[in-house]
Parts: sequence; C-alpha cells; structure tokens
Amino acid sequence: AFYYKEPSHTFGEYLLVPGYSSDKCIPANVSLKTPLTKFKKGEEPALSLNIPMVSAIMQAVSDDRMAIALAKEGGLSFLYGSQTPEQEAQMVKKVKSYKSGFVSSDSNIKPTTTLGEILALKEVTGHSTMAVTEDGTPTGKLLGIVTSRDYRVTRMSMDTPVSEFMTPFEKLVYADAGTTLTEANDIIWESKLNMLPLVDKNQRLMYMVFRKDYTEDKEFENQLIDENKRYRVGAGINTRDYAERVPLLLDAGVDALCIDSSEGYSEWQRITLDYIHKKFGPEVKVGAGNVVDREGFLFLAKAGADFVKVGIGGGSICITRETKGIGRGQATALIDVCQARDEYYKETGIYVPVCSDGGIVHDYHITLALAMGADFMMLGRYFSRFDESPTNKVKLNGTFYKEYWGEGSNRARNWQRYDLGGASKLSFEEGVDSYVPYAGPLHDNVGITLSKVRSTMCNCGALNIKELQDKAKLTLVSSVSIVEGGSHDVIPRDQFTSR
Ligand code: MZP
Repeated sequence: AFYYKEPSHTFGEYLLVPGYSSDKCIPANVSLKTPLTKFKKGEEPALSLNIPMVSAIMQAVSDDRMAIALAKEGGLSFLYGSQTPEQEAQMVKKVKSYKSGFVSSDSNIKPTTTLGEILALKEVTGHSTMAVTEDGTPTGKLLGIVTSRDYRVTRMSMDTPVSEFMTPFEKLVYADAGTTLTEANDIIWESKLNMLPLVDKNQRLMYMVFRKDYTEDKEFENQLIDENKRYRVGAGINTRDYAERVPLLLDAGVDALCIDSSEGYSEWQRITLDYIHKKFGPEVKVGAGNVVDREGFLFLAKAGADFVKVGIGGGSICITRETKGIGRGQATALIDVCQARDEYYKETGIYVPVCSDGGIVHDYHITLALAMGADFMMLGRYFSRFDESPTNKVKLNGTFYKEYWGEGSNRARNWQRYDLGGASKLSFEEGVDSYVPYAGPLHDNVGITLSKVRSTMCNCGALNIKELQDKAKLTLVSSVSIVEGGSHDVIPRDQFTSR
C-alpha cells in the first residue's frame, strides 16, 4: 500500500495570515468573477460566474426556484438529477422562461381576484410575475402586475392617484389600463423596472408593487444572464441514462452539465464525457467528479471535463467515510488537486477550473478554499437553509428549521449516484436525513457571506480571486490555537441574563 506522509486536513485547521493592503484594497473594489469552464491560455472561458458559488446537485437544494434566486446573485444552480429526465428538463425550461419582470399570465386571475389570492396562487404555480387582465386571458387588456415571492407588496388606497406615488421613484413607469402584456413585459425589462402601479379600469391605483432589494442598476450588473436575457442554469446528470437525459436538457436550454457522482475517478465518467462531447460537440459544457487527488484530476482533465469537482465524504449530510472508509480531508484534497490543475495548465495551456464541493461550514471557509486554489464552491447545507430551497420549513420546539437530506440517503433514493454499475438500488445509506436552522432569504445571506469574503480578501491585499491565490499565506493551526480563536476565558453575558 501507498502511505501519505501527512495526515489530511480540513478547512477548520487553517487560517489566512494577512498581507499588505494598499489603499485600493476596499471591498467595493473586489471582483469575485471566476471561470466555470475550461479555457485556453489567452482566451476567455465560455462560461463564468459573477460569484464563486454554485448550489449542490441535490433534491433538498437545487430546483428551478433556487436556480433563479442564485442566478440573480451571479451564481449558478445545478438542478438535481435524481428525478426523471423529463422532470429535470421541465425545471430547466422554467428557469429559461423566467425573466426578471417577465409577465406570465394565468387564466385564473380576473380583475376581481384579490391581491392575497394572487399571491397565494403564485406560491403554488411558482410564477415570478402575474398579469391581471380585464378578461383573465393573456391577450386581454392589462389591469396590473403582481410580482413574486421575493418582492414586497405595499397596498395603497383605491383612490390614491398614481401621480402621488411617482415622485419618489424616478424609475417608475406607469403601465396604464391600455397596456398589453407584451408591452408591459418590454417596459419592465427594458427599464429595469422594480416598481409598478396596478391600476383599475378608471386608472386609479390599486396596488403598488416593488422590489424589496431595489438597488438600481447594480443589482442587474451582477446577475448571471446570457444574450437573450435568460438566467443561466446547470443540471446534474449520471453515467447511466445520459444518452436519454442530455438531449432533453439541451433542448430545454441548459447552460452547463455536471456528472454527479460521489466518486468520479472511473471509466464510467470517461465514457460519459466522451459520448457527450462526440455527439453534441465541445460547446456542450460538462463538469465531472468527485476526485480527491492529482491522479483523479488528471484523469478527468484528459477525459475532457470542463471543470473538475473535488470532495469525498466532507459533505454535512455525508457518512461515506464512516460507511465505506474512503475520502480525504477537504483542504488537503483541494490543495493537491489545485496543484495538479496548475501543472496541467503550465504543460498544456488549458486551464480546468476546480470546484470545491461540500464541507463549507463557516463563511470564511469559502475564502480559504479560494485561497487554496478553488475557482468556485458547491454548497448544499448552506443553500438548504434559505426560503428558496425546495424543502419544508418546520417549527420544532419554537424554532424554525428546513429539511435537508443527502442524495445517498434512502429518502433521495438516488441509486445511480452511489453504485458502480451492479445493483439497481441502494443497499446501504451514505447520507442522512436532517434539519438545518432556517436562515431566511438567499439574497440577504449571500450578501453577508460575500461581504466577509471581500473583506478578508482585502486583508490579504487581493482584489480578485487569482490575486488571492497568488498572494495568500496559509497556516495550519494547532488544536490549542483553535481554542484561542473563539471567545475564551470569559463568561458570556447571556449566561447571566437568561437566568
Ligand atoms: P454540504 O455543502 O452540505 O457540506 O455538502 C454538499 C455536498 O455533499 C454535495 O454537493 C455532494 O457532493 C455531497 N453529498 C450529497 N449527498 C450526499 C450523501 O448523501 C453527499 N452522502 O455526500
């Protein structure tokens, strides 16, 4: 047997040592743009992310709603593959047909329908925006528009004239009762509209609708949108039904695929990559993984992977290491793979982005992973806590939680991912079914997380991810100094106040 000389470590055992920060090093100047897919030296990647975050290929994390919310922040979701190809393609279609401010119509909505009823219906249908027309048909004359779950709706008096509300909002565009759906759609999109009055037949204001997170054009700058103004979305695939699944996903407009497997250093992945690239061409982007060492990386890079995912057994819901005894500390695995990626780049001039998958517990782990060479992270637990994840929010002992289960749990029954081609269903579980503390809307949480990342990057004197990777100084910390890192030798005040 081969023995590694060093134990394998994870993120919690490392710290960054600050470097010199110039006066240009302020969070507002930090760019988090990062490549998603491989590119040749001197060229630009076909796909990039505006923030280094993708959501995990999991039933409990990535559906169309999550994909839209994350694309709005500049990240990308990989829709879960543990569903039929048709269902997954349908989710892709929903994301691709969504447009910020897009007007969808629903024949259930009549002028007499109340705002509460419309909002309740939207929860069910998942529509982002709904038009209220005079006769309830898409071609009817527009009465008003109601926007989605993450929008705040303020009710105004029926008799309030629109002009009174226009003054504070420079960007307000008034869609009057004669506006058609197509025209309204254009108004909202072209003007980057965040507010719209709903008017009745007499053109009196019924409701004012506007975005909670209205931040002028900045918000739009960051969003992950391709030329026809559609949000980008990825999708998980497996090494079994790709011949059937991939064409459906491509027809639906998927932007990137990722082979979803707990262990990716295998002939199955090479065959899958080969098939897709030969059949559909190199412009179809496919990530592969997961691997935890240089050999695994080089195998997948040579097999044509457009990015490579790193991590075995480090996921919060994962018990692969306990059940099968395979895996590697996430930090050590990542460092090893990123070194191989850099050598491969020097030799071939081809840069294959590396995704660190699983095991991010604290926000600073993201900065550490970037410093260690990751181009972006895949996160499951992190995103599962938000309003936009597909799972139930439950109240237990007075506290709200969201459900979160592994793809290797019986609940997910994702047998394709965990067997190696023999058995047709799971014989043992590699994941658990759990709860995570509910954390509110994705937008707010991602904003806080990334402000910490930007701030630490400034401490290291880095204004972009490449600069962080070049300049970062990382130190392993002893278990004693980990204790020093938390509050210690004091009695927290709340211990007294709670008595
Ligand atoms: P985390 O962000 O919750 O720590 O980890 C998410 C990652 O765990 C996923 O992207 C996937 O690679 C991995 N995962 C998903 N299900 C299982 C399982 O059931 C698992 N064992 O390990």
